[in-house]
Amino acid sequence: MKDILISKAILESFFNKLRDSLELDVAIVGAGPSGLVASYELAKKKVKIAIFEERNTPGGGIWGGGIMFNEVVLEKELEDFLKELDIKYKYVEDYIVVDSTHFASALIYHTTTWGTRIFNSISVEDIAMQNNRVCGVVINWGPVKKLGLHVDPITIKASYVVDGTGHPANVVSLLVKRGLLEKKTEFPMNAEEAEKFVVEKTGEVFPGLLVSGMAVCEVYGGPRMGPIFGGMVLSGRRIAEIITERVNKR
Ligand code: 48F
Repeated sequence: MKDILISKAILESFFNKLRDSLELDVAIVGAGPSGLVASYELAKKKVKIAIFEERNTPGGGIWGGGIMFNEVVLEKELEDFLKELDIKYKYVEDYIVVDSTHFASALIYHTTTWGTRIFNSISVEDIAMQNNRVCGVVINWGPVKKLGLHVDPITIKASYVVDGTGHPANVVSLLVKRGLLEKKTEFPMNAEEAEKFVVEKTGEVFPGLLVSGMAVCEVYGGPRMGPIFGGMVLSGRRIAEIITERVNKR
């Protein structure tokens, strides 16, 4: 029966992918723009990396553009990045504008082409820790979390974990609720300051745990910024720089 061969193809392929991802160099939580860019830059350097995204649609806040007008805005300094990824863009006065569906799908396409595995519909519900260092993520199906089912998770080992979960900083919050870390909260909107703030503060918040994108503002009390995405791209790149430096040192 052909249907059984189809089922077998899916099962074998998925379980091989998951089994091969049990030990990673980098686990990124959240497939928003900062996580996707970080993964793209790291995958190009042959770092073993996977993204865990609790929704079945990677892309995070990109798809919605601004108020569901599906366009995102970037600073002109990002033009070379867009060219590298063959992303189509136009200028409106001094800003670059990109169709958000095109932008999200291009980031997903390029990072997976370089070898990033994106596990969608998988939620990170906890972190693994050894010797006071974050050393992995604890995963479960996204719908298990949504439905509040009592199902035990499994663990993925990673040399570095990145909290790319956006405004709520969900991974950092797991340490905060245990009293292992303190965080502030995101400040009101100020796009100009927020972009600089995010890039400057992107980095390690706890041994083994780095923070990227809007989660940075939640952790350090930076302003929010709305549908401008240059800071997200630069934050993702910064994560890749920091991790590459460390991996090279080792
Ligand atoms: O929020 P999000 O797009 O992250 P980001 O990279 O980008 C922020 C911008 O989209 C925008 C902005 C800046 O211009 O203000 O908001 O900081 O994507 C975060 C992703 O993380 C997923 C969530 O579904 C989303 O796709 N996520 C959140 N918690 C978890 C998670 C979790 N516990 N496990 C897995 N995925």
